[in-house]
Amino acid sequence: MRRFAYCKVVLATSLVWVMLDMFILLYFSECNKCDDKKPRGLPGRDDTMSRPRDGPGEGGKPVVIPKEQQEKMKEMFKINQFNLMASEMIALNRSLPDVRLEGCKNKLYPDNLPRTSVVIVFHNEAWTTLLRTVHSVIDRSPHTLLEEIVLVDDASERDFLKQQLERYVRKLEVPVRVVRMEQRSGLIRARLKGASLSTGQVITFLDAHCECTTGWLEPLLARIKQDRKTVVCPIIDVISDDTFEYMAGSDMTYGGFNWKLNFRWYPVPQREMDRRKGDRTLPVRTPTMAGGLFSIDRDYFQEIGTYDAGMDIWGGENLEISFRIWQCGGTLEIVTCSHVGHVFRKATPYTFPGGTGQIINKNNRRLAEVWMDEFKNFFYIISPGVTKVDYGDITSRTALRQKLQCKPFSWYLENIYPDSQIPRHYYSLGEIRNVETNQCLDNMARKENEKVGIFNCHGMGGNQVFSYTANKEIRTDDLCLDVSKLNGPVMMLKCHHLKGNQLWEYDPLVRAAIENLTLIHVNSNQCLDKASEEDSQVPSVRDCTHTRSQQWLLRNVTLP
Ligand code: UD2
Ligand code: MN
Repeated sequence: MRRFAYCKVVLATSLVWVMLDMFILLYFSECNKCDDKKPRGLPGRDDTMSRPRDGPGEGGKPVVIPKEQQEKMKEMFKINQFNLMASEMIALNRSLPDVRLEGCKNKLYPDNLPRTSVVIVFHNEAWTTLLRTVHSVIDRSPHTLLEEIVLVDDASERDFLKQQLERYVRKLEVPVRVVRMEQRSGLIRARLKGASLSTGQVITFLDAHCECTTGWLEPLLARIKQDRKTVVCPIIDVISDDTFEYMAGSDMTYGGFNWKLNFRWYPVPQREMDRRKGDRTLPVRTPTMAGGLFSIDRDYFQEIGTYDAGMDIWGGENLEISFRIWQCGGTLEIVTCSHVGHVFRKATPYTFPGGTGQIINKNNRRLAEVWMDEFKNFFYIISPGVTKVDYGDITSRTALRQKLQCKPFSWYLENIYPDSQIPRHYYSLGEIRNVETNQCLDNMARKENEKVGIFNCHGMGGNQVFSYTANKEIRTDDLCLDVSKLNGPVMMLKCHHLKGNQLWEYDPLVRAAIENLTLIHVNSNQCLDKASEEDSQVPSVRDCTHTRSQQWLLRNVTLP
């Protein structure tokens, strides 16, 4: 309490001198740290007995902030881009619901599982979320399986993450090491450092705002024990960035990516359900991982080339390691009996030195150039300008691919990700140009469930990139042109791979001159027309009239 009062004095005096808003904000957050942040209850024991069961956030319940505090709450939100005030109200060792499938709760695992080091990298993380991650690991892992926890500080600028953190973790009953990056390096190189200093047979990576639930670790380690080339992820549950409510993630989604190389969740396809004979407690083979939470055998991590140390700050490393695992003979799975929560944010709280776009594009170019072969063109065409970004030297990574004799990206698409957003076979990748108006189909940067547009052709790719695929869909990224009623407008819907309203027949051949170049919507037996009756800006299907407004040229766009 005395320290708290001291802080107030310091704050008051500094207010006189300092007018900068951000500074005050930061100061405020540090003063919050002057409060005693010892967990309520005794960490390391089953804590639910020694703490009020109805405290804020207990049982994963949402935290409600009283009206009069909401202004302050909004200010504090900006510091980490999550509700810091809520997080500070919740015990560092709060209880959580057991969200596992019933079939998971009684599974037995071998006694002699490999031990893991848990590596957590952070930059300017909040005290409470970081320590809640640490406590949840300690409280919900058998200590016989926990080698150590390694915290890698990626050059944070907050005082409480210095000695105060070191003092705090010294008192915990599992060895926790704090390692510092000399300069801001990004999560990829920070993880590499943490991994290299750790000693467990398995390395488990976690983000710095996670909460592990009961039984999270055993199924991960058991799977690696069965097959050391299997890299495993838990189901990532959602901790609300607004209320810190704990919400179970689904075992029915797995990892994919779109043409822009954004990681995305998609439904687990039927073939993967069939392979597991409908048993949802068995691990799901996933084409990609989200990136933050996974376990990997230490030697296997080395063998397949750890991470691409040429990647900066954030992004791309998750798809890169996913492609590499599959293409080079490993397996990537989501172990559905393991649940770990993560605070998903809508914005990043920290800086990207050099520019966000620049950095992410560079990382993505590195992975596209090394792993994606000719399919990198989907990324390049939909992201105009990206080919101008310098991606540095990749010779050591292409040499790695050579050395490990990794399979081509087409193999990955065919065998691991047949339902991928990038089609394995396609007729065209480029623009779809109307013969009469010379205008092009254009997604107008609209979203799912909106109408496709038409606009002057610019030949620059981006919003005017469509692919007519071997499955006869017309795709732009992960959306497919879809018509659900006669004379209806052409909508952009999630591709469902079921043909139906997303099946188009194109006749490119010049035979009877009037019949070619039509895009026939098979279900309605109508033709794609530049406009609808009512609206000249809305491409629609209409009865086939064999006029030029229903003729289309599918042209490949060539990259600059
Ligand atoms: C997701 C992943 C994240 C990473 C990222 C792509 C999950 C839940 N999260 O983004 O782990 O794979 O996609 O790169 O799958 N950090 C640093 N230095 C930096 C920037 C970040 O140490 O320069 C830390 C940060 O404090 C955090 C971790 O790296 O602990 C991941 O960053 P994030 O939480 O901002 O990433 P997220 O969850 O949006
Ligand atoms: Mn995160």
